[in-house]
Amino acid sequence: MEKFNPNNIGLPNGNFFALPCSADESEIVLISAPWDVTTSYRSGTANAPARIIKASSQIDLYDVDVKDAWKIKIGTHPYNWEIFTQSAELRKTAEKIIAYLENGGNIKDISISHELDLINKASEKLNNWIYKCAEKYCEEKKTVGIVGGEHSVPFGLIKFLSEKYNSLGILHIDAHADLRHAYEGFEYSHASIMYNVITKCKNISKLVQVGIRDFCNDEADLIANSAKISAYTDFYINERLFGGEQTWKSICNDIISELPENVYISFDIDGLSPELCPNTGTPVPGGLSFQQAHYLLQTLAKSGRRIAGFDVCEVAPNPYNDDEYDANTGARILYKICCLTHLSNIKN
Ligand SMILES: [Mn+2]
Repeated sequence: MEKFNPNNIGLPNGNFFALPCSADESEIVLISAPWDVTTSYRSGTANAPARIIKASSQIDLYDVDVKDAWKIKIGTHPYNWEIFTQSAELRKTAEKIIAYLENGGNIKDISISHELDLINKASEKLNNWIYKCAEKYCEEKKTVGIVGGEHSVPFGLIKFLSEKYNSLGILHIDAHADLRHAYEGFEYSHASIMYNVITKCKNISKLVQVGIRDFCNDEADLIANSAKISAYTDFYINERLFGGEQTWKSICNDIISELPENVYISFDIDGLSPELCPNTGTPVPGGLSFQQAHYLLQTLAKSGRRIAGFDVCEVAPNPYNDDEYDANTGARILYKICCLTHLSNIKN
């Protein structure tokens, strides 16, 4: 770190933000989860962690909220290529199942039960691996962030943190509610992450969803009937803004005021406007601007709450060329969350 000059061009070294910091000496450790098995529309997020690492070497490390942000010890957990390889194999199996269902097959049909079981067991194994990593790093007083991959990957980290804290809130930024039960038969589907969090994790006191604008009736009913869930849908946010009397500041204050002291950030990149993430798997028009997301995260950190952990998921680099735009947006959101996590750590 002594020899590191933040004003020089970042030299790719396999670490996020090209920082010269190992996972062991870090304050915040980023774990890549190159996993893209249950994606229902367009795949490609398994390539995201490597592409975000690449794109992140290009971003300037000055931060408006944290003095000398480049000094924050952000470490990179060694890349687990086994996950990437297994994801690629299982993706083929998942595609067969999805095609079968799209042709009128039933989830309960015996002909796909073996394949479904394979995927559900592999997802559980991934969750356990992430849980164990989280446990190790949290014992060392580090904060863990997961870089997906599809949105199913942070389950192990959220589960661990929900056992560590008596009360954990989730700030969930997404175009989707992710409250489906075992979507397409996949128990740990990207579309089920918040359903699993709400039903399987211990001390989740609040789930606050922001930017959601694409969800089914069952999900709307669950939101309406659960005191634990608050949804700031894209429609509701804009209804308040378009009236002209309300500011984004007042809406952010309302959002954050619902959360307890310890907050987990789950950031699906498709919560942002799709112009910022054109290749993401399930893009939906509308959504937050980059600056709105930035301001919301700032409001959280400045409220005095602790950012207990986080994930950035569903970034999908362009599969046809080296265009780094999606990964660039992902890297910038990731860096912002890391800086604000540091800010919340030094305040607490
Ligand atoms: Mn989503």
